[in-house]
Amino acid sequence: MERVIALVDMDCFYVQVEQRLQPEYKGKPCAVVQYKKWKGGSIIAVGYEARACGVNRNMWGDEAKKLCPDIHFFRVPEVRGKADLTKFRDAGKEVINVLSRFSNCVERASIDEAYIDLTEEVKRRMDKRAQKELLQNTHIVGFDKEGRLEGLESWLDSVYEGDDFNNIQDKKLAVGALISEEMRAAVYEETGFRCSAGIAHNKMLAKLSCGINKPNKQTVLPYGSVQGLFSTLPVRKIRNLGGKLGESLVEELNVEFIGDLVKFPLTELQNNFGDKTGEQLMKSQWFPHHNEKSADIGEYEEF
Ligand code: TTP
Repeated sequence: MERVIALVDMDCFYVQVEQRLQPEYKGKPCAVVQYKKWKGGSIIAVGYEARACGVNRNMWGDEAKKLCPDIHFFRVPEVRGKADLTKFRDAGKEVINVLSRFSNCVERASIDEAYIDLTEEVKRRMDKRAQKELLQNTHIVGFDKEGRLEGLESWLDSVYEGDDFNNIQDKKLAVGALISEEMRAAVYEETGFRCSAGIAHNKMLAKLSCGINKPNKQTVLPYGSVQGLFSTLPVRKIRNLGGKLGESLVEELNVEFIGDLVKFPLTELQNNFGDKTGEQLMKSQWFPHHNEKSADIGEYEEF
């Protein structure tokens, strides 16, 4: 059975944690800096109001201040000269606790992200049609051109029109999207934090879709939209391909978009990159019908 995986990623997480502690800064341009006297400190998280002024994570505090004079900086606390991330880790745990009520298969992927295997919960709810009114923050990849709502409506209509393999897989994603809306609402209600989510049939696709619409939104990636997305997705956007391996794919194989990889047989990938990497590249993890096992997602992990 095809799984339904959601990746939940908190929006500008450290900023939200600080704003919850000091609510007078909510809605105002903020960033979190690791404070050094040098150039106003290095920015490690930027709130969306500050992003609207052009501030980003690669800037020094002083540069950000020039672009956004009203910006407020929170400083990461230090203990014996080292950053103390306790409050961020604890806040992340609060979120995991909420998410864990929706599935017994939750994998914490970083301080502010988790994969949730929704397959079982989806199975239980498949008899009810997912209503667009309950999918208020949901975007569907490949269906957004006329606007979010129009895309969602036309996707839902086509999904519930038939019962072939793709219809059934898409229905699972629709129900997964419904559960994700509920999860994100519960996270907000119980922690005060906003998050975004990606909903797809495997972890890689869920992660990819999560980044497409942010903040406080969720994105579904149906099988039928994967090819279109991959044909325009630069290789460096894929996890593990941001660095040297991605560069050599571009240089040696002239692969610009991840969809171009499909043209290469395993032997050619292995000749270029060695047996192991070639196989990893091939291992269908770029493609929906991949071989990730349910156990891959693991149980709830603490770190
Ligand atoms: P991210 O999830 O990468 O980013 P974000 O939550 O700040 O913003 P977005 O809405 O775009 O997801 O990182 C999560 C937190 O981890 C971030 O708030 C601060 C911290 N972090 C660092 O300390 N150093 C880094 O280089 C990065 C990328 C993040």
